[in-house]
Amino acid sequence: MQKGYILLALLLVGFASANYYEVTKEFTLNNFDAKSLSSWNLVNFNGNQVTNCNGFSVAGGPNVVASGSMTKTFTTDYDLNGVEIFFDLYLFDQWNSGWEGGRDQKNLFKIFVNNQQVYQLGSDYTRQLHGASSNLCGASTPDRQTRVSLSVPVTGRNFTVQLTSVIGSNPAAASWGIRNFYILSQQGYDNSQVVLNELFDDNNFDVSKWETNFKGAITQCPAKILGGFNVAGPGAYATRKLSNLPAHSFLSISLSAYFVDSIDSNDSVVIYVDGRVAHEHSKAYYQENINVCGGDWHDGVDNELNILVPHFSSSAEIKIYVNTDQAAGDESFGFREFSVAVSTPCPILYTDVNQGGKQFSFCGNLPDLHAIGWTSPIKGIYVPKGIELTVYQDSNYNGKKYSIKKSNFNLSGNEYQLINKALKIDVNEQKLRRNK
Ligand SMILES: *[C@@H]1O[C@H](CO)[C@@H](O)[C@H](O)[C@H]1NC(C)=O
Ligand SMILES: *[C@@H]1O[C@H](CO)[C@@H](O)[C@H](O)[C@H]1NC(C)=O
Ligand SMILES: *[C@@H]1O[C@H](CO)[C@@H](O)[C@H](O)[C@H]1NC(C)=O
Ligand SMILES: [Ca+2]
Ligand SMILES: [Ca+2]
Ligand SMILES: [Ca+2]
Repeated sequence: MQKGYILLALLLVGFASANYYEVTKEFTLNNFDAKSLSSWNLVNFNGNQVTNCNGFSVAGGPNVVASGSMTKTFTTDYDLNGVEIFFDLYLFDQWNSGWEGGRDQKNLFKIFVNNQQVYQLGSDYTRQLHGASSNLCGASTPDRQTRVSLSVPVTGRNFTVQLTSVIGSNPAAASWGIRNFYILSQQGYDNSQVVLNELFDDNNFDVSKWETNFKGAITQCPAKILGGFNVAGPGAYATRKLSNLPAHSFLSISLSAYFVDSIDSNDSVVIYVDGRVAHEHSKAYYQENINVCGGDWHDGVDNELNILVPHFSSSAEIKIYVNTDQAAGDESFGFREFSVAVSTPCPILYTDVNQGGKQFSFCGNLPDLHAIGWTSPIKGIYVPKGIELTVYQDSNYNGKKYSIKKSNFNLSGNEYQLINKALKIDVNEQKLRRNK
């Protein structure tokens, strides 16, 4: 079905959907050097600050950082209500994470946003995921690549992100590093489409579409959860397949996670999408826990996980994997309130040629970009297949209209003038040429 989108020189309410504005995109090249870290405040980063790990660069890494941190304040020119942070996290070598619950806070990777802890993860290099991984670089012991995807509420026009770790002082023995670091923020109202919404209602808790190796067993905590006490222990998994998804560019997956009983900081749950790690999560000991189910241990209940995954295929396989090491009567995992939404593909505006510079994605009618603080000229535009943009020369749907059906990553001439004019960005061709 064809959808029409209109670029207008007016401020309209219909500023819709999946408007993921890219706040930052860093460490995405195969090879980068310490210059890429110059805008970060680094503590206890040694030597070159960047490691070449068998052909690809990571910020941090073996011999660079053990206990240490990288901190940066991001500023936007519009008001935020939340950000999506996602990146690849590498745990190199001897990640001996210990017991949690106030006893042993050693060997954890943590994320703080505006000085509030929002995440932590440990690992153990002798078992399950870490132990079974291959050696990527550093010492000859296994290294583990995982991924973090967080949705964090923030307000105002700036926020500070700190990635930090406490794993001792020897980065030759254990270290961490990151790649492909993105922060997106969503602007305007969200008209993404919910394609799946299940395990919400205890009277109709249908798990028949889930393939599990624990026979789809349901427990109470005290609400119903798929998995849980005496059911979902080490290596338990639950897989949900989706097909015939509408065209989309992101999947938003959310679920309510239940970490039952004495799960340690070296235990986690891993969410895979199409066989790749989309997010890994540990029991949040930095938040209050209470005993509500299973054994006498405190439980981390109703942890709402919201994950954003770039995704284009019309089918998806989502797998929830329990990475624990003690019996399910001692530590277990379950979940409920599972939902998946897709964001439809939207046109993307770029501030530089060849899909470079800042980018801004929108669906529906686009308002005056000045109103949201955008002043950079648009030099490229991506138009998804089957979508047609209509540009009006004057405001109020007046004047000549032009239709744009194809992407153009080097706007010039009439099209360049029109698009920028429609968005109230004052440009002329001479200016563009001079800026080159
Ligand atoms: C994980 O941490 C717990 C608590 O400290 C510890 O008893 C256990 O040995 C660790 N896992 C492994 C496989 O070493
Ligand atoms: C961040 O925003 C606050 C107001 O919300 C302002 O007072 C502060 O100066 C800003 N800091 C930076 C680094 O932009
Ligand atoms: C963009 O197009 C102009 C001609 O309109 C050309 O001079 C310029 O080299 C092109 N730039 C790139 C990066 O392709
Ligand atoms: Ca290694
Ligand atoms: Ca319990
Ligand atoms: Ca354990």
